[in-house]
Amino acid sequence: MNHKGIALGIVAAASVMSCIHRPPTDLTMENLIPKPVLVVATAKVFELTDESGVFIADDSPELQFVGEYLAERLRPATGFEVNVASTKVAPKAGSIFLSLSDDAELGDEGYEIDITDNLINIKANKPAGLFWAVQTMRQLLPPKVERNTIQSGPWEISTGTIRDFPSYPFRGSMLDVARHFFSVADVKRYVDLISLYKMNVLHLHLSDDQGWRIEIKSWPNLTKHGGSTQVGGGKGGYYTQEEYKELVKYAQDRYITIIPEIDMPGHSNAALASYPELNCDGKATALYTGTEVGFSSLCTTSEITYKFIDDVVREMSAITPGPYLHIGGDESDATKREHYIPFVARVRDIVKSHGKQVIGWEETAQINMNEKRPEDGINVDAAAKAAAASSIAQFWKNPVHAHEAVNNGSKLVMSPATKMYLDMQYDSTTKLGLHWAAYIEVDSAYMWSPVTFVEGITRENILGIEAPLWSETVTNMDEIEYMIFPRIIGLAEIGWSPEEGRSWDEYKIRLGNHGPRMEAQGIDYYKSAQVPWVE
Ligand code: TNX
Repeated sequence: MNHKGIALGIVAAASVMSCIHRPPTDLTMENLIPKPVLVVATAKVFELTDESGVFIADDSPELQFVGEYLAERLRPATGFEVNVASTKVAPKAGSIFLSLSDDAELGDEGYEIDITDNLINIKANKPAGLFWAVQTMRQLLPPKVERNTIQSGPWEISTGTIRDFPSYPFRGSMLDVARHFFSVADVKRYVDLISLYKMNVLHLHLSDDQGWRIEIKSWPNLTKHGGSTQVGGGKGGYYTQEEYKELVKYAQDRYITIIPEIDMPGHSNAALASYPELNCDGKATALYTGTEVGFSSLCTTSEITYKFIDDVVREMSAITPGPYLHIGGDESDATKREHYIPFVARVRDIVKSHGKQVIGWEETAQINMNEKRPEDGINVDAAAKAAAASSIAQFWKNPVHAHEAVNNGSKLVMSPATKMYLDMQYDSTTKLGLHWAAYIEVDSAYMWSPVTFVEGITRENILGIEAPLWSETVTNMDEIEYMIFPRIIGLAEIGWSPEEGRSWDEYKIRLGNHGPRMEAQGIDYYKSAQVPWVE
């Protein structure tokens, strides 16, 4: 072999070597989702080793939880001990250091990660910011870090700085546990899955025609009878208040607020079947296991109905530390409009009297009716307008309702069915799901803006976004994962990241790099042909 041949041989060997192990050196090339506000690279490498520890700046339970959460994510795949300890001084080289700072731009949920070749420094104003930083940290390590068994290293991270904070304070998903019931373990996994992408709200749709899923001690037949079945006639189920509290705590530890929804006056057959007195004719309905909507209504003209609602709202408020209670209010086609409007006004007052802020589906924004409230002669328009102003309306379909909400002075949560409904089929071949709103391929779920979606609605009117998963066709965790992933990843980015410069062509590359990450976590995702999945 001549010199040239030897030289080529060395180059070839080096490039084979580099395939086996090429350290990451450009932090800006990481495929982070949601995309951070700012990433600056300094072209060196930090290595996590069996000497590395997690240090927290104080002993508060919140910092301990976040520190331990981070360590727990690192231990199984690295096999390292990853001790968590508090320190008042600069921690030893090779460590990750979590501390609270005072940095106005970062707000309540933002964070900064500074990575040098011997230390990772994570700062935030609040523990929530540190928690979201930890979710970013996971994405800076190879996907195999997500596996439950020991993987080979090295565990390297490119150096530089990430500064990041959310666009919207409300970034959520809804899980319908009424049409099909899902276990406490399933809901915990759902919490873990949405927290990966920095969502901070889980809306639980707890009651509907097909099932009542939360124990109400003063009305026990709601769950005993009303929770006994589901779509298709399966056995249904419900959460005891203790189980619900456990879910709330689990979510809270992950900086996720649970919003419970009791849907009324429509979508209420499970309650109507459980208590005859909630029906205007005094007769209990039969349990329902089909998928029609719009046929049921609580008896809005009877006092017992408001006693019932007061009891339910009192019990729910007592076990819900979050600020919101969702009253449903959608598709009440079996309730006359002149009954619906005063009903919603009265329910708002009940919810407020128990210290909670009302969220309702967009229909609840309709308050314009020249009618006196029967019991006190107050003009519904004036009283209802005041109550509506402090309520939140969840847009899903009708721009007229979105404008009504804004005119009332309400903020909007955006859940446009044609973009965000995770029960919509990807295309006509998708085995699960519906398509009444649209087929929503992965690009379509990503290519839209909450700010321009409804003409005349502006950024200031919008509190945030929420991606609902209705469960008429979805029966287990694998199916949940298939419908929500990967669309929910792009929706989470719409909620968190700055909109400027957003492009599907750029995003789909990043998303493709999350395939191995989802696989490592056992997520059953839809492998859309639109995405260049990395093997
Ligand atoms: C409409 S969206 C509903 C739900 C259904 C869903 C199915 C909304 C507020 N109501 O009752 O489950 O469509 O996609």
